[in-house]
Amino acid sequence: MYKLFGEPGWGSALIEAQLQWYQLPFEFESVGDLFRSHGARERLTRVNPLAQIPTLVMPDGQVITESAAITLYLADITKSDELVPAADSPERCAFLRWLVFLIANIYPTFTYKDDPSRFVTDKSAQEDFSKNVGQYRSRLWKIVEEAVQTEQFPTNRSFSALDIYLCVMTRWQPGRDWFAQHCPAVYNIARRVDGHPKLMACWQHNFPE
Ligand SMILES: N[C@@H](CCC(=O)N[C@@H](CS)C(=O)NCC(=O)O)C(=O)O
Repeated sequence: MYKLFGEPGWGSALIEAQLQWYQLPFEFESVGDLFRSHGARERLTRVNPLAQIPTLVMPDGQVITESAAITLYLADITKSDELVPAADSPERCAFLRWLVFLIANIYPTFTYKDDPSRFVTDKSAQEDFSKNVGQYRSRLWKIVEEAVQTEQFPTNRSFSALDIYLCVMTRWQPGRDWFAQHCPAVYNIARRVDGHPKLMACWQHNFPE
């Protein structure tokens, strides 16, 4: 049995969707709001020193963090290429490029913007920092949009874990309305994945209407 430390709607949804997809048995442990509850952060630190979710404990007790590492590892152990294109697949190269783009460029904008006081002490500087990180994030999403429109992003051709990332991350700031207006191709993928029959239970848990 896997144990997924998470919080509905947060980054654990990326992994919950994949565990459900592969039908791997797991227990979900809600950690609480890491930004509001000191206790939540302290409890998670015992398993993941960075106190981030997703944090996954494997059936043999090993801990794995970092959603991209988990994504690749789950594909390895299930020996499935349904969510991660196989090493010799023509889509592998673009898959890896954009998976790492999402987690190495876009995901950290949340780390910085969700609580800027961790990085900038002065209150008014925090506001400026937060605004600039938000603008930078918009620029990053527009790069993804361009890649989807020009078919460099592999998701137009076949379903993969990238579709799950787009579906979940477009729920976060600046939110779906912004995507509908500024990144319509990304938005359309997210809407399509919202209705994927294999993922309905996960979306209901994480994003109840
Ligand atoms: N690189 C990590 C990022 C995970 C992450 O930033 N998760 C957020 C929740 S969506 C978090 O735990 N934030 C708490 C914090 O920033 O302290 C991954 O891809 O799993």
